Amino acid sequence: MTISTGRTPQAAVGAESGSGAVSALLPSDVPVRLIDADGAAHRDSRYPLPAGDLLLEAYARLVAGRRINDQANALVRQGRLAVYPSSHGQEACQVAAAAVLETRDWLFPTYRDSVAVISRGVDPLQVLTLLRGNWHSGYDPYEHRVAPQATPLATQLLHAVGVAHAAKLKGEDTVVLALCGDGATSEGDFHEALNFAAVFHVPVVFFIQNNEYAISVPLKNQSVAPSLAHKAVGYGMPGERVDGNDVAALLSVLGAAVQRAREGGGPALVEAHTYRMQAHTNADDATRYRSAEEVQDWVPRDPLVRTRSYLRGLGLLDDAREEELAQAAEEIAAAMRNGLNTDVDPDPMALFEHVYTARTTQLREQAELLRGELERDAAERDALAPGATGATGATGNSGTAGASR
Ligand SMILES: Cc1ncc(C[n+]2csc(CCOP(=O)(O)OP(=O)(O)O)c2C)c(N)n1
Repeated sequence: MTISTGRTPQAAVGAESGSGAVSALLPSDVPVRLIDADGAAHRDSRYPLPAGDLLLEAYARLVAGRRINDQANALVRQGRLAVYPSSHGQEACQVAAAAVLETRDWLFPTYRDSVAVISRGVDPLQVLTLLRGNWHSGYDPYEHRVAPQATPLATQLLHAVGVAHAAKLKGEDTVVLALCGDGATSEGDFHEALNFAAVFHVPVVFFIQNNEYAISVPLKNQSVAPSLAHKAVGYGMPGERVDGNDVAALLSVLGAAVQRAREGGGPALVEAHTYRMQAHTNADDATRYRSAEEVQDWVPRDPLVRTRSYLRGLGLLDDAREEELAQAAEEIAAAMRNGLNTDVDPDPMALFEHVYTARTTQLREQAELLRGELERDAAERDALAPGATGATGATGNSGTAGASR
């Protein structure tokens, strides 16, 4: 099928409708592609190839995204970040997810989607705050209309549907784009989100980055559906499959789904076929469950290489422009290093902030326990300090939680 505007899935799958209406919701047999791996244009009568200037802009974000991924990995190795789920190899999905949205729209990302969040305009240092483990989230979700990156799988899909439903009730033309991985499609929350979205016809686009693995679990052990996009028809919404390493195809397919949702067409499900080139996180050894040959097979399909070849073929990219883009990406990486090399001294008591509006009895008890421990520690430290005259009772933290010193 083609995700086009104006379709009403509910009507299409009504009891009296024929198999043609159902097949109209089905994804194409092969993922949509507009640029081949060698950089040649690949014609598709259903989806237009985005203009060169848009692709050049996307390429700049791809270059920055790759550099951000590599820098974040290095910061993990230096102990400056606690963890980083890299999207190396998936940057086209990340960049396109942000690019198809308007300022008034909402993005609901997962832990793997830092580059999408940064592409939407959030400062990389704010994005990495969570992964540094020293504060709940480094950015204000309302400022950029980006929900906090969700670690519990698929929970963000329900939140996304809620926001989209609210926008519809308020008569706003906001669209919500919700990201998830292939593994997350096995969660009950995935089902609930898609079903509610379809029944209430809300303006949400579900975007699955199928990178073949859920940590060590390959897709074949996760689902035997013809594709993850095929699941859409069961809910009565259109599904589409797209080459997840082709930023042009992603922009076109996701753009059509977003436009359709904005015009009242309801939800859609898009599955991008991509590959996680690196380990799940630094806490994972990917060599234990997949071969080097398998990973190597994906190298020629790299999203940056193909976009670069295409743009060079058009004469829109040359060495000088490449150098400028690399330099701009290097500046982002330097800011990440500088920012993360500054030590912070967060207040452990801040753990209890922003959990509930009013603290539960259990949380109050836990907070008191921690306060007692911190006070005892501080007293012991003071007593051991040379020339100590007694305990101060302070926790050792005077500033605002999460503030840099
Ligand atoms: C509800 C829930 N169950 C289990 C986990 C542990 N977990 C973290 S990541 C992950 C794999 C997710 O795979 P996928 O959805 O394909 O996303 P990817 O990491 O590949 O981007 C699992 C099982 C979790 N975070 N949340």
